[in-house]
Amino acid sequence: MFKRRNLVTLIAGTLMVATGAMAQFADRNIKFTNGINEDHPVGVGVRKMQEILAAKTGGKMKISSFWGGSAGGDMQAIQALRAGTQEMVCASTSPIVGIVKELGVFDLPFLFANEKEADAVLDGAAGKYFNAKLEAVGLVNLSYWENGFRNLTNSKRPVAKLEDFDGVKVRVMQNNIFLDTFKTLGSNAVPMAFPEVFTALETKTIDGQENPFVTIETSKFNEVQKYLSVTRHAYTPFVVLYSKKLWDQLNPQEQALLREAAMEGQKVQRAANRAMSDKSLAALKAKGMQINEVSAAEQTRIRAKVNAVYDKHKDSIGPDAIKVVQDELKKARGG
Ligand code: TF8
Repeated sequence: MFKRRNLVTLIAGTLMVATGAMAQFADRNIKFTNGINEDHPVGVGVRKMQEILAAKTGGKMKISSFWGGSAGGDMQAIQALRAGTQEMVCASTSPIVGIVKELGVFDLPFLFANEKEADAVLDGAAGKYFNAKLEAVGLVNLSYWENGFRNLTNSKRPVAKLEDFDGVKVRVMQNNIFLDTFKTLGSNAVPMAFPEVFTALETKTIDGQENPFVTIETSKFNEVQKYLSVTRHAYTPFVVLYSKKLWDQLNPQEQALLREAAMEGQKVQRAANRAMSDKSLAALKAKGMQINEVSAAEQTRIRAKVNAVYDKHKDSIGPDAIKVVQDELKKARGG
């Protein structure tokens, strides 16, 4: 017979353990910013992290999220993390190459053929290699999330063959490899922070931009862009960064919990991003965008044209970064 006394002891014991466990966590309000809007799947990942922190710390550790570039662009946030004035940002790797040049490998056109290859490289030895490079500059990467395969939108014409890039004024991320890729294709490439893109398209300061379908839809680019060409010319990873200056002030339990939460966030964010991709493409078509594929023959011509970009930038990226990615890619491809 389970006596009442035993039940009280059990409840008291459980409470003591739970309280003791939560005593490991201090009251912390973690500022998380992102240039994308909250209805992007990055929001799914952040909400998963918030749920886990609430459950495991009794609400002591909280993430306050800021969206749509309201707290500035990716680079402004990166500087704030390195200065120790902001805890977290989810940013594309591309604008970080000015600080970690090895990340440029992910900007090489047509590096990945599909998400399986991207996951294999990012979640394996290569991901660890880049995490060490990021930590060396004051940025702790908790997890790789997915921005995705990038496609071109513009207001001038469908881009269905190599010559169609000629003269289109395309905004690219602040990244020399993207700049070179679109210049090599014949476009007039313009580097610009993401929060400025919508207005620049609306005022026709630029003709086009390139991003995954989900970003195009959640950023409402269909309102200021007529043509969407399915180029899949690059795959951009997200990094979920924590300021190392502030990270070093956390205890091991807090650090372990944040890593666990970011990895759980990765699962749901990647799944949501992939589930939403086709839906976003269909929604953009329904909203009036004129969508075109690029034929295999034209893809071959475009890929051949941008091979020169690899040769031009492989030295600045460095042999180690290229090798670690190529080795992981070879394994993922059954090599
Ligand atoms: C770009 C990137 C951005 C993302 C977002 C701000 O085109 O793809 O959309 O980094 O988080 O600048």
